[in-house]
Amino acid sequence: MNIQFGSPATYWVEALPIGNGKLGGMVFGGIEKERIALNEDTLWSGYAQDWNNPEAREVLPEIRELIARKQYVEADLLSKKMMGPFTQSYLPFGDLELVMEHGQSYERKSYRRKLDLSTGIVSVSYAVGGVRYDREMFASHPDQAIVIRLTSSKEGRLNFRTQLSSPLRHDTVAANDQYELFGTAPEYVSPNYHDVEVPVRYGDAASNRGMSFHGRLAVSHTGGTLHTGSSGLQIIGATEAVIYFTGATSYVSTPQASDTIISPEDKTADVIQQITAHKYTDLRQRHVQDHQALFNRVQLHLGDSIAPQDIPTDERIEKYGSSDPGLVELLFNYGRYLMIASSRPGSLPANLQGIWNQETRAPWSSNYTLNINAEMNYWPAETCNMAELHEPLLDFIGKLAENGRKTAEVNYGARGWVAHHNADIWGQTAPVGDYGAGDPVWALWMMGGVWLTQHLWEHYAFSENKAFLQETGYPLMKEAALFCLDWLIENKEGYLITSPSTSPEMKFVVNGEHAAVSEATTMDLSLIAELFDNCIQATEVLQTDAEFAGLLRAKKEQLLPLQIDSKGRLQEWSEDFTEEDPQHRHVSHLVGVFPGRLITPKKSPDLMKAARTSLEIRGDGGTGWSLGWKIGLWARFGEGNRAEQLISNLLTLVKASEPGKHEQGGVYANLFDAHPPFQIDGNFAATAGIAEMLLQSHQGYLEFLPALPERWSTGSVKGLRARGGFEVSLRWENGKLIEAEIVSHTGKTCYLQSEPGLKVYQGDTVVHTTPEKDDQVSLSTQKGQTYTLQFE
Ligand code: FUC
Repeated sequence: MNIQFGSPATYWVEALPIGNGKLGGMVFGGIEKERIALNEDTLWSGYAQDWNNPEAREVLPEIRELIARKQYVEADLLSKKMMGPFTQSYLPFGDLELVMEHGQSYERKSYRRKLDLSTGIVSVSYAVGGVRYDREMFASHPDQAIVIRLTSSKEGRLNFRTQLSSPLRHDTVAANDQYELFGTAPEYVSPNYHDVEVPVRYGDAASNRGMSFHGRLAVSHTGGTLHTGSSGLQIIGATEAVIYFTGATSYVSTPQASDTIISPEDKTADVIQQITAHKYTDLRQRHVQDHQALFNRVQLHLGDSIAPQDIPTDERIEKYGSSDPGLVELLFNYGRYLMIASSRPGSLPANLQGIWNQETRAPWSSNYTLNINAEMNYWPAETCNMAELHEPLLDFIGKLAENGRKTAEVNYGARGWVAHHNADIWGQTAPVGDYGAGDPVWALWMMGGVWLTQHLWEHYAFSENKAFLQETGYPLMKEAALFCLDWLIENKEGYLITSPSTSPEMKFVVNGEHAAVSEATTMDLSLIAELFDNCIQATEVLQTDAEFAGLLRAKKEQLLPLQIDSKGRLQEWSEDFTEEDPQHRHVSHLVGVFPGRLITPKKSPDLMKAARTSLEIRGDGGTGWSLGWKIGLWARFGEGNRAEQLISNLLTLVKASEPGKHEQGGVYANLFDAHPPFQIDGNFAATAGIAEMLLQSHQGYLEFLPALPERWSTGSVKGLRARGGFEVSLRWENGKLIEAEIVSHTGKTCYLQSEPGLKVYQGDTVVHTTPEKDDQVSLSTQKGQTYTLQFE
């Protein structure tokens, strides 16, 4: 289960990622010069500010009138007055540099660089002058540090220097056998797509409001000597050495009394003091155990790998693509690996690049983009049995809701909470766009909070954790629904609509001109309908708020119905507009099919068919994340071969040396998803999509192998999760399910589609046999028990 190469990385997207949710590293594996590009998840530009815009409320009635009069281009223009500032940017921490004093001339055949997904360890090894040099690197969650062990095969041949640097303002200090970096983050970083004279701005020393950050390096060694100087920590004549790095910032998620705030340098001192007291083997073991406790929950086997064992991963992608079942497994497992490495309880949610970013002006500020990307990052969290790694996003929703209450009130005079297209570490909830410089096609979208609340409901649905629903989930969902109730208006026919409304990020054509803003897009209506459904279900589970549920039921009935357009597609806007780009990467109007549950074959077969036609016409191309979304959609349409085609398209190698086309997605050599550029969402969507091809539970019952492609005719999967608190393992042969195992974590009744000849065992006892014509089986389960299903 390796991503591997026979040479060092030249580009950042050829380097190998390690991470513990908070600290990230990209390992290049250089011979003489190793570079580990570092990140810390709380290192962002800026500070908390007021981004709300009272002018939005003033222009809202006029915008609505323009839209009602179908003056869309004018409405677009006026809607720019609703915008606030851009979000801030996720920043690079710097580099850990390692200079090996053995020269550059290594024995070419001896070089190996690999990331083992099953241990979360990157290793580099090569030989110089008959001496073998080995490096092992990992980011430990239990010990909160990046650990690097260096060894030489011959005694005393390890000579190196190590130090830290940063592209941000910083000073370094070498003292007491440690090397420290004191840094300051900019007060403002402009998005890379927005041209301004000074895109990166630092505060004055006296009044600086940017974060401070601190990195600390220490080394322990067997044999040889350690020297500390301005060029770093130097080891001479050792046989083994261990380098420890940790970093911290001054960011605090909630206001704290100043005497309780721990400085970044005290935080790093504490970590380094503790970690250096342990033996390397113990640290390694603790890391592997912690990683495997999450990683080993799920196992996928789709057939034997057809690529040679030692082949470099980029070559494997290019030569074999999805025809190599082992590579598809690797892609699936990589999404789980990246989630474990970038999202842990207490960390921030994974941003557009997870936690890995080397640029001060990262693409799209590497922020939280709520009109698809941030949600997509968490699609595999529940289905792939990593529910606790969902927590950073769920916590972040709470933070957004706090700020979003004010935005709802100031910008729209509405109750509840709202978030728009972008968010950042400060919890920005207003529309972005630098007060009019942005384009409404992305900036003007009020459904960020509404979509996010789907994650709260799903977290409950998979776990049946009522306490979570009661204390956290439902209150946030209810307030998002309150916003919707105030945001919805009646049209002339008495239907409830949203206005202004956009379908991210697609324009329509009116009288030869392009416009973004109209009313009641299918995405808005779908997300609102689903939120209302989820709230209603939550009130039933919690036996509360019956009156509110009644109101939501009535309002849901009154929503403008979804429509089918003249081409038989699920209509994207409330009018049958011509779209700007029929192959546009966003498939916003299909959100009710996946990841939503609004449109299903059972509930709405006509809309399902229309949605399929929409996807057919959108085509099989797009950015990395767009391909990822389409895997999940084809899985929900029950078309395995088509879903597999999208996986195959995603497994197209994008070379860092040949910048790809913006709209032609694929993967880089290190299997990072390429928008291009790198954006991690496509990795997570691929993992979620593959899980969705094998198991679905969104219709209220388990569906085994709902979209199995012919290519995966024989295989098995262990440990997927289904709604209702079930853990499911499956084994199939020649395209036919042979055996399923269900572990009931809640003791709920488990509904399944029946199959002729199905027998269910609890231990050796048959607890269910399907009668001839039963199309749904309801299986009573006991908490903690395992049920084996055999299909004849
Ligand atoms: C949305 C997408 C872009 C990109 C950006 C981060 O705006 O339309 O393709 O993924 O987010």
